[in-house]
Amino acid sequence: MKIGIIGRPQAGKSTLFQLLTNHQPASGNKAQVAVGKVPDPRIEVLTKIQQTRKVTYATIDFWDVPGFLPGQNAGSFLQTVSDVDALVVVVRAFESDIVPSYNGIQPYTDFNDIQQELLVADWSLLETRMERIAKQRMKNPKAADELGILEKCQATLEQDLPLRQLTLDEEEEKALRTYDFMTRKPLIVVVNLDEEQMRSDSYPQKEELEQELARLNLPLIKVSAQIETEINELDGEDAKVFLEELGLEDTGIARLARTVYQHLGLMSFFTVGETEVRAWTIKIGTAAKQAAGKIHSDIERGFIRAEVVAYDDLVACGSTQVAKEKGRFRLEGKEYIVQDGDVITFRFNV
Ligand SMILES: Nc1nc2c(ncn2[C@@H]2O[C@H](COP(=O)(O)OP(=O)(O)O)[C@@H](O)[C@H]2O)c(=O)[nH]1
Ligand SMILES: [Mg+2]
Repeated sequence: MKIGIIGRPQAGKSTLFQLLTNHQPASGNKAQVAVGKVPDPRIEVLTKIQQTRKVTYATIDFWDVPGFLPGQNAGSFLQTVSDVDALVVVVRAFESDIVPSYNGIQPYTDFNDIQQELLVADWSLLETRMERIAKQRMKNPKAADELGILEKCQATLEQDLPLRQLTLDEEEEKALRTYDFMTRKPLIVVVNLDEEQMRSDSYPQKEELEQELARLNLPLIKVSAQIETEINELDGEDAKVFLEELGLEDTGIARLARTVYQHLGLMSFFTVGETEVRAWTIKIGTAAKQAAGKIHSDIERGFIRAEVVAYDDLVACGSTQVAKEKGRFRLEGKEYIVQDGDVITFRFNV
């Protein structure tokens, strides 16, 4: 899975990128990609139970995209993110070291500029497609259907609404997937606060930003990239105290990863072997056989059954041995819909 981090220059994108990936951001104006692990405290618990040393977290590829300035570099910015699965828009609320390219601290306006740019990009993509299809209408029997879907898109964009807002049936959804519309991509907004704003829960344009995101049904996450960077250097206990003092349950990175998962309809299952505990990412609603394919296509092809224990059951038992003795493992067939936190052993033959 690929996620693009976008926003104005100096919003804190690279700082966030570094937090998410532990990767040094590139200087200059080049997009950069690195892998971030998805924090999941359940993995640590499983590792203790199983006494394994090797741990593999689920991962996400993050793109640190060069800053966007309205009316200046939309082309390169859009190209970089045309194939990501989701967008994280970082808007700046912290007030220190204001740079000349900022006309004041205005996170709502900054979000809106990007939103408008994405809408314009989709509008022009839509026009091109509609013209092309209108020409094919005589020859291509499917063109009329497609034109119908595009007209729905047009009506949505005309109301200044992102295409995400458009409810489509499965067929239409499929037809649209090939287009790479920008405003169809899931989007999450991160507002980057300083410590004082975090404590007081107030910052410029807060109300406008919250209202707009509520209207668009988009999640908003409050983060302080700088504090997070400091917390990142503390050990577990100190970090916890620091977070509590700020009234936060968890690091911004963990909250961001969770929101990404929720918003994209993703979940994790685990495999727990003698040498390795590992998290795997699948879409909610995935059947056991397809989930097996995440691990290896041979396991999917030769699928016999899945031996499943729920995470909570396994933890309550304290070990896989006890869970087995107590009959907590279930045998499930290929149609079984995998649940979040399932610990699975796949049986297969090749
Ligand atoms: N005070 C404060 N400064 C920050 C915060 N996040 C980033 N910065 C600083 O703002 C500047 C720009 O951050 P950077 O991540 O490079 O922004 P980018 O241009 O969006 O990639 C750097 O000097 C960061 O150290 C924050 O939460 N609070
Ligand atoms: Mg940067």
